[in-house]
Amino acid sequence: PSAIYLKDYQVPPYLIDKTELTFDLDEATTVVTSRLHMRRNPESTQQNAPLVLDGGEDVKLIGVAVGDCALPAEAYRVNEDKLVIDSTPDAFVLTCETLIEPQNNTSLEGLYRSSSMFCTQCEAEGFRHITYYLDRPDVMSVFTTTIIADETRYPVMLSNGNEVERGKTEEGKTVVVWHDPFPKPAYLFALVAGDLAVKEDVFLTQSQREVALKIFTESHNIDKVDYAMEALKRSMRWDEETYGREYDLDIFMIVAVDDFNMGAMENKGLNIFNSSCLLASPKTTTDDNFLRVEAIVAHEYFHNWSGNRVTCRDWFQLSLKEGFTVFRDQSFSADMHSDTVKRVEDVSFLKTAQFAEDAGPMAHPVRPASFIEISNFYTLTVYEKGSEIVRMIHTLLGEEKFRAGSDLYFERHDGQAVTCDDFVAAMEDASSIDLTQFRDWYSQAGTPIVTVTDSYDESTKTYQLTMTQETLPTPGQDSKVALHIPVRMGLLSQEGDLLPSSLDGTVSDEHVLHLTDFEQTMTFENVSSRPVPSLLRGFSAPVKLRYEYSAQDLLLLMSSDADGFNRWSAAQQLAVNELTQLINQAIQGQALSVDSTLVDGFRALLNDGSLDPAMVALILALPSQAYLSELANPIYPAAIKQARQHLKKQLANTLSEEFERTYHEHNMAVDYQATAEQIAHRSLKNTALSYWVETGTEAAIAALTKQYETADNMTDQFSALSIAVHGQLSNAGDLLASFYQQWQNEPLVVNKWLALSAGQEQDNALQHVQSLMAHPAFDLKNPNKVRSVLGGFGQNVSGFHNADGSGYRFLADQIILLNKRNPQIASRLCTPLTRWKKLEPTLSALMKAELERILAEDLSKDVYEVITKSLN
Ligand code: DPP
Ligand code: ZN
Repeated sequence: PSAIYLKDYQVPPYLIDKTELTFDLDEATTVVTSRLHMRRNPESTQQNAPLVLDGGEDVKLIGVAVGDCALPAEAYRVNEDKLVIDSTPDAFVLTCETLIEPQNNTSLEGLYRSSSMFCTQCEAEGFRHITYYLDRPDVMSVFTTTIIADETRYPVMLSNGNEVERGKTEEGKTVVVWHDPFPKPAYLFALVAGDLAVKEDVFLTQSQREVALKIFTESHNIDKVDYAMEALKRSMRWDEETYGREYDLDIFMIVAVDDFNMGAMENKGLNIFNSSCLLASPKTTTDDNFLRVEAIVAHEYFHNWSGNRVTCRDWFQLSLKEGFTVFRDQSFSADMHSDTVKRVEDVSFLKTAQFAEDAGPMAHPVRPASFIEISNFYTLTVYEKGSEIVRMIHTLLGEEKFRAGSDLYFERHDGQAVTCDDFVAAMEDASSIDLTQFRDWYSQAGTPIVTVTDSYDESTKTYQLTMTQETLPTPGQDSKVALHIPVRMGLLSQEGDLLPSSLDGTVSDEHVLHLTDFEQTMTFENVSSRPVPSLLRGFSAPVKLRYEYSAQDLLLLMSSDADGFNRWSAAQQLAVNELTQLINQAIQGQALSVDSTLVDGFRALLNDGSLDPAMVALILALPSQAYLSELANPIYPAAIKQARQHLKKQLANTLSEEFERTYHEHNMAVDYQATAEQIAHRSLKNTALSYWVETGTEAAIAALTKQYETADNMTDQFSALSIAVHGQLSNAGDLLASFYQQWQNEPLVVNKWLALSAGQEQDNALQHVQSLMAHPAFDLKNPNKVRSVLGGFGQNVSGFHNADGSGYRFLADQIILLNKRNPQIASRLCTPLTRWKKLEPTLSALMKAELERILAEDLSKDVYEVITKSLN
């Protein structure tokens, strides 16, 4: 397999104005007939180029015609996955008949079967597994889709746009025709056929048009779509109010399917969702999952403008739509719930997972310069760091100019396939703010390290901050430029009061500093006393901040900073400092001893009744094993686990009364709702419980058991279960068994059970995971189940990081097994193995050996790219 490069981009030599597709759906084979209204692209420099259409090895060509003439065999060639026609008129209709086998499609790209239905997934390059086409996002076409099927088995037949015709064939099959008036690339094509139930609603747009809303599921799930429907209506309203974007078709449909590689897909007018990202009910869905459903419904809906009306020129520009749309969905969730809580959750995820990616062998710029397989670039960097870039533009421009920029972007590029540069240019043109240097964020990989030192001069009342930036080399990028980094900050007095200061003549409590050089000094005037700086408020840039805060400084920021995000951030830093010491003690085999600062901070927090319980819960949650691993070099997984457990127990024993009281105070009998307020109380209650049971007292265990048995919602029931499992309580096994008994007929709940069971730390963890894969609840064809078991196992320190390497070998075996069946999933499973260079030497060598063993197999492009880059 070889790489393709952004620098080689050329406009398509042909265009397809209209695409007419006919699907004769059948379980054994489906016949696809396409009529493509094509012409040479006047903008192409390759006016004599042959017509080269993309296809797949799974597409069997039956016949091809140009105009009315069937092409003789010598007039075309099928080369591996391309159909090449050497000579064509300037404008013509190309007719292709192809045969595909959806029931044998295990990759879940193109047209495939999920339970009893037919469905599609075409992003990024799935359409070529349906028929030969110019499968690239800058070829936009108006689609008309005819579906022919047996109506008794497939009463619901859907595609993009509006249903325009319905009839019967001579053999009595049903024919339904859909027409989508908006030109779109093939990756936004969708088709669904099945025996589905529907929930209907109506949305009245700001210009008073009625839009029919329909959510389809298999009939046993239709009682779980009310929340998604309400979330959809909130999203539609929010996009009108916040971005002035109105929906454009008369109908908007969502379909839930069980077997899906991604979370969901924004196909024009017909979103297809992984059922785990759509279905929700209080009894079966946790608070986190409710919020996730809302965020993903919003995300896919927002793509209608940021992605569909304005799409990507090529796949190197993926972040154009994904980074911007993640920013939009994050802002939406923040508006629906709590701004600070949402920011803390998003940043914590970024710092844990995206920073790790950016420091590993797969590190790449937000706009990659090359790839072997585009599916490997649906990454945290493209999505989450891409969103941070848009957020920085928002910070640099301010609310109003940012809106002017987005208005200009949508107006200027409606109906076009464009680039990240076009997005930045619109922001620049609408605001007159120069973003020349800022653009380097798109092309430079790696996380900048910003180091800050300071000094205060009592006699002149001046305060100086010196900031440096450094980005370490990443694969293929040895030297790095200085980026434009916005640092939002303020100063606090030693008493915790706001300390206004003057910077370049502006007096304020808060400033945005522009770090644009490798080293820069900022001088603040009229600073009345020696300050404590609150830096990078709201995490104003995706960087690693280094400043030598004393423990006292951190306690002060934690209790007094005006910025809620930085209060959390200070507490995290305090906990990281404490844990780092403990981890070092554990590595050296010393006795672990906990310092009192964090304990004092937590005590104050638990005794302050005025705080948002959600924030208290976030602060009390110790930095995760994954985040501590990202910070460590090298990583000693067992030492990290031991340190966390030790600290948790110490905090629990010292503050047991506080945790017990907090548990009871927030344990309220209410009718379940997924509102920010209720979620906040449940999250603090369950966090308190997780500490309280660490004391091992009978009262705590009894409270947990009672909560498990009497909970009327999944959040409380599953929290109790997880605490029992992760706290290694003696009743954990019984509770797990009873949980499965109770929920065995609810696949999404069973998936949670699989993940938790696979993550259970125990001596024979590996055998246990192997037995889960043999369990009737497991299914290798279902990506959610694979992710649950193998994802859960990846968190299992004693199992996965077993000193004999058996955990790594097991994961490698599963990757080899899935490599051909479902390359996308197999490639995702490689992630934990890509970290081998950072592990302590013994584990590192064992992991590397497994990568080499995988490489010896006949690999899909997806797995090949990740493994070779990891071994480089
Ligand atoms: N459906 C995926 C997403 O929305 C890919 N576009 O991110
Ligand atoms: Zn997206």
